[in-house]
Amino acid sequence: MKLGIVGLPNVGKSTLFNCLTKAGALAANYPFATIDPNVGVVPVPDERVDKLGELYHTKKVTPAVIEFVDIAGLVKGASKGEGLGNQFLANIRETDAIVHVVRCFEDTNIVHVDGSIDPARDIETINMELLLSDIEIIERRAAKVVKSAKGGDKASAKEAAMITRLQAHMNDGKSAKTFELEDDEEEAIFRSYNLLSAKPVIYAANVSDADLANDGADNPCVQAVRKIAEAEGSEVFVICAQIEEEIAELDDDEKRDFLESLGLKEAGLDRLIKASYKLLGLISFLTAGEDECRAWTIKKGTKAPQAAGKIHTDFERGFIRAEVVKYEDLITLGSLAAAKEKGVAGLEGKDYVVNDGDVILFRFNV
Ligand SMILES: Nc1nc2c(ncn2[C@@H]2O[C@H](COP(=O)(O)OP(=O)(O)OP(=O)(O)O)[C@@H](O)[C@H]2O)c(=O)[nH]1
Ligand SMILES: [Mg+2]
Repeated sequence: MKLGIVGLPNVGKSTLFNCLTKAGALAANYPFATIDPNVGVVPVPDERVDKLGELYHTKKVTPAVIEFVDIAGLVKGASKGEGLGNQFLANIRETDAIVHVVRCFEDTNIVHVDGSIDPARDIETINMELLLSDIEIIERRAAKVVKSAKGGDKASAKEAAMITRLQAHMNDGKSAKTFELEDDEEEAIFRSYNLLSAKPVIYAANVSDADLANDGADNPCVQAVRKIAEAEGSEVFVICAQIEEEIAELDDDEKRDFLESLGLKEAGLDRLIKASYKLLGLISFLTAGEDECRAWTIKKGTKAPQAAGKIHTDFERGFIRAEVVKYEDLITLGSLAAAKEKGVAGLEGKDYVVNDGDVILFRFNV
C-alpha cells in the first residue's frame, strides 16, 4: 500500500513524514522546504506477528508495510506550474490513497502561505489543484482517443463517449470520485487514468498539543475539516505533528508514559495507519514458521488463492488448499497440532474468503 502526502506549503507534511519514516526529510520553517519527493517505508504495527515469532522461535519477523510519499507543498496554480508542486503531482499518481494535511494550529512563527488559518479554504485550494491536474490529463487523453475513434476504432469511440461525460463532470468542479461509471469496461479504463481526485482521502488535521486530548473537538478548524470529510465520505484523523516528532524519539515505555500524560492511548501514527486500513478496506493475514513469521496486506473479501498470490504467483497458480487457523486459537492452544486436535484448524478451498488474523499455510503444486 502506498500513500501520498499533500497539502499547502508549511502545514507540517514533512514533519509528519519524518516521524513516520525517520527518513530525515528536511522539515524547516520556510515554504517549499521539500524540493525532492521523499519515499519512506513504514512497518504496520501488529503485535500478532511478534507473538507468532515468539511461538515459533522464528529467525525472522516481517511486518506488513506502508509506503509514504512526501511531496512539496501545493499552492494555487500548482497544476499550471506555479510553485514547485506541479512536477511532484506525478509522484503521487501511483498511490492508493492521499493523506491531506490541513493546518489547524495557530503559531505566528510559522508562515501560512495565504496569511491566515482557514481549513475550508485551504482544502478547497488543494482539491482544486488536484482536480485541475486531472482535467489536464484527461484533455491529453481525449485528444488521442478522439483521433483513433475517428479512425473507426470501436473501443476508442466508447472511451471518447465516457471522456466527454467525465470532462463535463470535472469542468463543473466535481471530483472524479463522484463520477458515475456505466459498466465494468468503463471502470477499468477509468481506473487506468489514476486520477488524483478519484483517490480516497484521509484528512490529517494538524492541531496544537492542547487540542489533542479531546481529539480536536473544541477546535473550530477541526470541526470544519470533519464537516467537509463527512460530506465526501473521507476519513479524518487529528494529529499534532510536532508532538509526534517527539514521540518518534522515545522508546516503548517512555512512549506509553508520554502518551498517558497527554491523555492519549495511541500515537497518532498508529491511528493514521489504522485509518488507512479502514479507508481502503484492508486486512492482514499471517504466515508462521521457523524461518519467518509475516503479516500480509490484502483487501477485505480476497479469496484464498489470490491471498496466496500475494506471497508468490506460483502459490496462486498451483493453489490446492489453505490450512487456516485463527490467530487467537493458535496462541491460546499453543500449536497448530493442538488446534487441529481441537478441530479449530481446517482445510479450506479456493472459495474461502480470508479473514483478518487468519494464520495460513498454503498447499500448492506447480
Ligand atoms: N506549532 C507547530 N508547528 C508545526 C507543527 N507541525 C509542523 N510545524 C512547523 O511548521 C514548519 C513547517 O513544517 P514542514 O513539516 O516542513 O512543512 P511542509 O508542509 O512539509 O512544508 P513544505 O515542504 O514547504 O510544503 C516547521 O517549522 C515545523 O516545525 C505543529 O503541529 N505545530
Ligand atoms: Mg515539506
